[in-house]
Amino acid sequence: MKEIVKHTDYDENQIQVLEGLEAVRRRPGMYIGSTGPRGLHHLVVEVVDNSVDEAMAGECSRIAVTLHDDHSVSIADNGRGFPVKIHAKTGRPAVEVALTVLHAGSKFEEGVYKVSGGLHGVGVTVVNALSEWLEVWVKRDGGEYHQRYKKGKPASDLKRIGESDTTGTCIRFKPDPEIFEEIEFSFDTINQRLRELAFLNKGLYIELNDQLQEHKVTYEYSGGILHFVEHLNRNRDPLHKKPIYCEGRRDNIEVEAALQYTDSYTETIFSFANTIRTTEGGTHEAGLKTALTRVFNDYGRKHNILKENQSNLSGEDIREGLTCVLHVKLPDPQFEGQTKTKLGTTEAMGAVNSVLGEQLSIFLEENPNVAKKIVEKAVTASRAREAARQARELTRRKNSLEVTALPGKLTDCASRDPAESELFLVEGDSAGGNAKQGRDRRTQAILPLRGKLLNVEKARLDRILNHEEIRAIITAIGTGIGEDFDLRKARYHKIVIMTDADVDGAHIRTLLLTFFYRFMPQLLENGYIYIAQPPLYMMRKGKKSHYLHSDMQLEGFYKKHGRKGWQIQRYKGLGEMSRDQLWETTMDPSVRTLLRVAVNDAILADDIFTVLMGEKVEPRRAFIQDNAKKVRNLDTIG
Ligand code: 0RA
Repeated sequence: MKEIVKHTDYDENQIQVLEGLEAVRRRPGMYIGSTGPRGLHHLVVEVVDNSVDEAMAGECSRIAVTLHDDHSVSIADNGRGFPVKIHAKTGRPAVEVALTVLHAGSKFEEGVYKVSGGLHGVGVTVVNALSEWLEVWVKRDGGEYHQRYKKGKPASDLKRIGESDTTGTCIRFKPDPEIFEEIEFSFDTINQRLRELAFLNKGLYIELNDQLQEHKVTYEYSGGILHFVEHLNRNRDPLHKKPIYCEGRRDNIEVEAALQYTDSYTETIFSFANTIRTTEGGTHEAGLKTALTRVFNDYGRKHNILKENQSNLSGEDIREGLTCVLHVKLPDPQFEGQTKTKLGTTEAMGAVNSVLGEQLSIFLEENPNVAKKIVEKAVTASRAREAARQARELTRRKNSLEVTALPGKLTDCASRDPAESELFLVEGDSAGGNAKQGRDRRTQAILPLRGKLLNVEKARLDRILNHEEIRAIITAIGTGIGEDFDLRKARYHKIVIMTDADVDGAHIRTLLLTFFYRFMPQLLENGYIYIAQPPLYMMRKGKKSHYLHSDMQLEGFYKKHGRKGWQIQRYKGLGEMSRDQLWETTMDPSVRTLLRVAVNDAILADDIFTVLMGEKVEPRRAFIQDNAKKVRNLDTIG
């Protein structure tokens, strides 16, 4: 066991404990990111991660999470159990030290795979410090032990409360309402992470109980990430029945990947290091891409699918239609990047490259029909990409002075400062016309979109880039797309989607969001994309008028003002509003509400866009029926 605290003197220890707790409670954001919903859910993740560490060490096969009706949550596992022996240096039980001394908890063992890095790994001490109360039960060494804490401080001594011939840990806590803005846990948020963990830890049984809703879900995937890929592709059409599965170990790095090609044109790679999602990629993803490109080119040459006079297939061509989950496990992973979600450990590149290179080649030799299909698809992709390159040249804006390159339909704003400039993408010419007249000419640009937008989920890049409306959007925004994307060239820092509040409007909005998600995701990640909120109703009585944005607001309005004497007008489209009304209700920055679109969860977003825009009709119908009531939320989820 590593030395935990420097001082042997008990009083000094206690002082250190209190100072640690105070620091966490004074600046919780430093430890868990925020005191909003994200930070709140981080507490659960933190405790679950401890159990997952046990599972990764091969010592735990079950985890049960319960949302209790008193707003507390418990996480129980059948791992080895928190050590309870008296810790020599402090004279306190090890479990108490782990829960009260900052940075003590995670240092128990060296050289095993742990969930740590990024925001993770702050330890259960932080959870304890930010909880109104926390209780721990430990079963080990033949007994069951219990201890209770308040705001991070022991409220009882660790007591042996009974006998036990099994082992495990259960931690139950209630987040402190003095710290958190809200203390209600979201079933969906926790559910998503738990399912992901079940996929990433083959054979691990995880259950989530919701006492409030009397609802329970359980996960156990014997196929691990292979099932993950099947799950991601469940609404796509695969080119081969079973995902390709590779597994191996190099220099103490465990590599696991599952790949399946579909007939779609998108590339979906989800990578993880020690179960942490690496959104920004990193060395392991680089190793994957290198291996794919090499193996498929070699195969194509060897079997004469790629002719001598043809040039090599590019990585992008080879990844078209690929769905892949990559998971590496390594001791002490290094995380880099803006959001600390990029794996930096150099050795991971070689390890992935080597394991995948070897096993993919074997798979291709053993499955020539699948291999042929994939290489031929890549050859087609390569031809389409050549055509796209030419189309793209036309859409790329070389410098900001090149006004002539802007689309004819764009009514630009006068300002050349992107930070204050807004681009409104408006459904229909008539609403576009009103918006043009009603806008603030200095800062607001208008691009009317006519007719149906192309569904980018079903089309290849060259067709997308030849589509007039899409070309106009790309040129107006100025950043370029895909690999050419450059955020610094954005001509507007707000891009506002303004569509009618009806089914067609929702469709156009989803098409636009899908387009941004697939080709300009950085705009979403940086919060540049917004949705205008035009009113649904105008209420009028004599000279008084009020605008209302939802049926809920209408109900509230009737409760407050009564129904009598109010004339109600329901807007079916933006075109029914005058230019002044459009300005007053939807465009004027001093009164309008804009919905900022966030992609909180790329996996969920990928799912939603595939379901809504993909080839298969049945899942789409099911999704829309299931979510009929939630459709307004789609923008914030997706
Ligand atoms: C330190 C050492 C050992 C296990 C744990 C901590 C442990 C912590 C948590 C927290 C939740 N569940 C947990 N399960 C285990 C290993 C001690 C040994 O060698 O037996």
